[in-house]
Amino acid sequence: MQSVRDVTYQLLRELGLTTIFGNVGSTEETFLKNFPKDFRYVLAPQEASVIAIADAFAQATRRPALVNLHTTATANAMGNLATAFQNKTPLILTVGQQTREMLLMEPWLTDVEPTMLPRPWVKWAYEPVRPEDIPAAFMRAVATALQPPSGPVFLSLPLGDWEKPCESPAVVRTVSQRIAPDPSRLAEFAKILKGAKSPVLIYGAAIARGKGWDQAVAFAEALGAPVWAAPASERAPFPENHPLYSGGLPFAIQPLSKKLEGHDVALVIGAPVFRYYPYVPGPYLPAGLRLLHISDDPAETARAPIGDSLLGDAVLCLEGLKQLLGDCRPKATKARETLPHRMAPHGSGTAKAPGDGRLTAAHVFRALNEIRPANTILVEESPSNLADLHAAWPITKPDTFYTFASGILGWNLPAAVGITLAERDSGRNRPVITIIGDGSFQYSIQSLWTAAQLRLPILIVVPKNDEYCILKSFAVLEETPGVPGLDIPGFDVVSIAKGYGCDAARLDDLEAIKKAAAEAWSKSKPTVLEIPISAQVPPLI
Ligand SMILES: Cc1ncc(C[n+]2csc(CCOP(=O)(O)OP(=O)(O)O)c2C)c(N)n1
Ligand SMILES: [Mg+2]
Repeated sequence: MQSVRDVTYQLLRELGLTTIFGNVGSTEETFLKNFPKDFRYVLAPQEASVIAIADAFAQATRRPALVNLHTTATANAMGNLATAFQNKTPLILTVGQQTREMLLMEPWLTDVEPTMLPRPWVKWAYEPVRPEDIPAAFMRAVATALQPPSGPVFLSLPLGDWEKPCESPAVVRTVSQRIAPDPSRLAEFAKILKGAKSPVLIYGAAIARGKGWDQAVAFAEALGAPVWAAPASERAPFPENHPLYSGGLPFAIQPLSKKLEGHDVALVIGAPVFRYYPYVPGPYLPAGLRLLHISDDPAETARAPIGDSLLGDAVLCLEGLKQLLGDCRPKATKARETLPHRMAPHGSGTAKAPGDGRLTAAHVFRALNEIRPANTILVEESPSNLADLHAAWPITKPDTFYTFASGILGWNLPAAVGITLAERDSGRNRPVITIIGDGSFQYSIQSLWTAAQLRLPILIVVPKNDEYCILKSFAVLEETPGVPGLDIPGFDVVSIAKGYGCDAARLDDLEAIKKAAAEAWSKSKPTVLEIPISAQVPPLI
């Protein structure tokens, strides 16, 4: 007779889920016992790192990823679980539970409310009522995670269940991952766009997730409309060197509305309406602008404060709209001549800031951009320098920019690990760089160990301003002087990185930075560069 463990591993094998990202505890050892040779276990020594490594691995492989955490210690990963949910990443999060024999007494490590713990950041949370239901629960979990909008799911698995008999083999099922739009509604949208005098397109991360760069370009060119990236887009939806590209929209109500002035129809595809951060009141849209919205997430279409929505897959809709446009002549857009171009002039001015004599972040980013191969993958969590980074580093190839959809720090360092592992597994081996603030660097620091153990050649650049700079910018905007806890002196980034097994150096000279960066990608370990930068406080918007 087969055991629940035998049947479950066979199912995972058939589903191609043979990598388990985890941090093990006593309640998981019965599941991991006699770990099969054809499976791989990727250990990260803290739960937050595990989730984000798996999230990015899933995104980079365009497959679900399997995670195994330790009962209620899942709480350590809540920030990155919330990010995975907002990233719409299909994650199968499993955790061990105390044995059923003792659960009633709540011994150590009991997950008292297992299906409540991960909420609201999972699509489904479940603890099977019978051990033999575990394989089918896995199958349901995978189906739920993959169907739109994709996202994390959670299974709590009592530790005594794995040796129990399981009579029947697991049933393997498949589900679809794209929702086609209502044809008549799509035709309506196409008609409105055709009739527009000056349409504008706002593209979101779902286009990148759906491998839709070519369709996004073809549609924008057919319509002849300028393209903005949705505010704080976690993936780049459009080539940033394309003549129709206008930049990233600001993440506040009034400034965003201002950028759309002069247009009569705006179409948002594959993003929320809109992802805001600071509250800068004003009209959602400029006068005379009609907003159309396409997303495959009913929660996203429901919560939009304005505009008319259509449920559907971003890329299917782009293809459908392009067809419906037929031979409509491209609008004579003024985008090419008049819209501000995001790319800053190259290398001009002094590299050192006037006050503290340190390099400016902008000069560091431009220097790095000079030496990087065109297909380099950039993973970003550098809050106060984001505008400088986007200006210095145009994304011109698909799947070469990743960040979080949530603003919850601690995702990007482990994410760079997951992406680099996926690059190596797939044989694509594109270089990976993460640029991460000295504050952000601290949240999932343990992922450095995983990167070093896996011998991943990640370049990790830490612009060190010794502060939570963006919060100082926020304090200016919100008029909240005197907030404590915004300075973070005394982190020795180099020693920390070396302690986890990485190469590391503190550099304050652009030529030395370029040389060290260029060498990093041919090593068999991660390289961390600590770069003291000027502590300027830029405006938040
Ligand atoms: C997990 C988490 N904790 C706290 C915050 C609040 N927060 C937002 S930005 C920030 C500081 C970021 O500092 P750093 O990475 O050094 O970037 P800088 O602003 O200096 O460029 C903090 C603490 C957050 N977003 N996420
Ligand atoms: Mg900082």
